[in-house]
This record gives sequence, structure tokens and C-alpha cells, in this order.
Amino acid sequence: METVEIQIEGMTCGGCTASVMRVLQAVTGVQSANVTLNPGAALVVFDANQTSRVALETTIEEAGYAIKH
Ligand code: 9UX
Repeated sequence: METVEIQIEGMTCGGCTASVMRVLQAVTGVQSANVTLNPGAALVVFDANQTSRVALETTIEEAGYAIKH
């Protein structure tokens, strides 16, 4: 398992964090996803054979939020 912290911009309420958590948990290979509003971030534990940081970032962007690189 691999753990990454992804900085996210544009989440403005608890519904946003719940949405991001839901889309991350739906990705095959994600074991756990914890998302905070302040600071805007996701801590994700995943199987590196099944997904990647870049794929998770793309998932977040497709949900309507921006990645702080
Ligand atoms: Mo809260 Mo986020 O009403 O898209 S869910 S701002």
C-alpha cells in the first residue's frame, strides 16, 4: 500500500469533502480516503498496482475540484 497527500483547491463546504471522499473511495485499488476542508486535502491509501497519484488527481479534477501542484 502507498499513502499520498493531495492538496485540493475549491472545496467550500462539507458536502464538497464528502463528494471527493466518495469519488476517491470508488476508485479500484483505493483502501481508504480521508478528506479535510481546512486545509483542503485528501489523504489516500491505495494499492500502487491498481491506481496512482496521477489517476487519483484526475478523479478529483473530474469531480470539479482543482489540484494544487
Ligand atoms: Mo456545499 Mo460543495 O453546498 O460543491 S457541496 S459547496
